[in-house]
Amino acid sequence: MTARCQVMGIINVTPDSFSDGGRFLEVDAAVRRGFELMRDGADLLDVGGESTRPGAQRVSEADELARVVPVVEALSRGGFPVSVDTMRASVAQRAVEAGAVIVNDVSGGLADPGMLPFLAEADVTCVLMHWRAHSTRMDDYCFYDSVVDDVCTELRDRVDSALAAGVRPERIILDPGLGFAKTAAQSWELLSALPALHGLGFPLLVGASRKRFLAEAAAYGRRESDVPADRDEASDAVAAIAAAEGAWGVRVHSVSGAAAASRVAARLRGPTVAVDLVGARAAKR
Ligand code: PMM
Repeated sequence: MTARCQVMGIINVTPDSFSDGGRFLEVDAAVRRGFELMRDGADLLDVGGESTRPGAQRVSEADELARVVPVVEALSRGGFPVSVDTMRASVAQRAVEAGAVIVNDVSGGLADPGMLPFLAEADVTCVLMHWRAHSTRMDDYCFYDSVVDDVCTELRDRVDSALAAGVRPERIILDPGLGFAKTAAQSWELLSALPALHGLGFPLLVGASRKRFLAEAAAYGRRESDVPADRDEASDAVAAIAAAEGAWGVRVHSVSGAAAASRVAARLRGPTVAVDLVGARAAKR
């Protein structure tokens, strides 16, 4: 168990991420990307088959399974810790059977009533993210009395539901859901409130990488850009701050800067919170 901010490398197995080729090429490219991310310093890999960017339509369960399961299986077989980014209990279950050690549900269990019971039954570590609505409608839900207080209250509610379903508290990681039903200003406000989020008493995952709210900070020395990869330096800066503030992990597209940030923070602040990803599942086998 590493007591250092975990760098979660993102693998989006979606057609818009890998523009040409059929499914085999998508899967093949995603697996290769996983090996690259691990070589560059990732601690674990987050595999997703459904885009959650604002306005994105849902994919079918069959398509999501076909995209995600072979990639999870290949990377797990390669010995890498894999997380599955899904809102569907069925996809989570197949991914866990294929070797995933974390279920990253951006809806925090809200999108699929079967998710929390599955997480409890499988005794698998989960990320519960703050979420209000699917991507086609989430921009209509950016209204808060106080974004920090309301996100904390709604995350506490997600935790209560998970515990009531039988999920063990040591299996829960929370995420403020930057950019999900949040304006840029609200995402910045949440980032400045990591100590308040830590007050919830659970390990925190921070996902700021390449998000639109970083565009203004990323434009230093050049024009503001619509190219997400132009936000990598700003993403690294957020990773450094999150690691310095004791986040359990950061979810990033480009891992080398975040991996360095994690090691610098570990030297400066000492060990951070650790989550045992495989203990209970291994014990059950
Ligand atoms: N963001 C995206 C997708 N999955 N999962 C967690 N836990 N936290 C996030 O902030 C998050 C996520 C959207 O970003 P992408 O389309 O660049 O993967």
